Amino acid sequence: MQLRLARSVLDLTHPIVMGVLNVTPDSFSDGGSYAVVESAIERALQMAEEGALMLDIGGESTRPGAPPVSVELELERVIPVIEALARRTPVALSVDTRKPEVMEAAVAAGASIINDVAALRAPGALAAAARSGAAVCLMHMQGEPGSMQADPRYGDVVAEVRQFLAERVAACNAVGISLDRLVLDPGIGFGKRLEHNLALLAHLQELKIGACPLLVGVSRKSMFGALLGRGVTERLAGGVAGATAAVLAGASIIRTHDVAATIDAVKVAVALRQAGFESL
Ligand code: 7PJ
Repeated sequence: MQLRLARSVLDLTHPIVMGVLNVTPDSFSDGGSYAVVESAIERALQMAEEGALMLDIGGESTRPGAPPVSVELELERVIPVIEALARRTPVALSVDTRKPEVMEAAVAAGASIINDVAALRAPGALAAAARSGAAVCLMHMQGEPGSMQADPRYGDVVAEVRQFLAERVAACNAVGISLDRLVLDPGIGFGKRLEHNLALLAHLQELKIGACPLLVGVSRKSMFGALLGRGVTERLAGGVAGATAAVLAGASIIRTHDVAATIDAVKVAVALRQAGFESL
């Protein structure tokens, strides 16, 4: 399996790990400052060293209750980091954004994948992504980040997520974004209860559309709070188990904060698949 990127082709014969790089403020400083850019670059290079073949750079938190971020601030946070990483590492750079202006500037700065939790539904996003030539990750989300976890409901979660992704694939194809540029993602934790997240992982294969690779992100998510009663800093083992299951279920890209441990999990899952492990 392959994914066409802005300037190259990414081989996905074997599943790969995408490291999460949040360029969002900490208690001391905001993105855009020299110290924040420097520490983000250092963290990114460390994840590349650990074996991440893709880095997902985001300047807007989509956690419930996170404040909205202006286009200017998001650009200030992510563009210097993308420019520096494009010079310093060969790994594929993804920009995690819902804003068309950020998509275009990020691809111009060296990003080759657009990761949009809104699946290009913002006005102008489809056209911006099409023009950029970048690959696109289309993720399912029910509702909006601020309120999505309040009372998520589905009749048949797998069928509804598949239907949504199929509609977004069609919208992409209509503006000239071909199937070989698309990645599909069930959006674990985005307007979903534990039972919905588990059903999507168990039935991941049913989300396959054409040959589009599947991306799954479970690391540190609240499903492990619900399932294991663990706080966000205690979810590494749960996330590694989830990543293993996702690869066995057919995921090609695992998005994670914990690159080194997740690479080991992916290797175990790949070896099991090669030994004939049968998914459900
Ligand atoms: C995801 C994401 C995910 C994609 C976040 C977190 C929340 N993008 N952005 N898939 N999650 N494509 O990392 O906990 O699951 S932000």
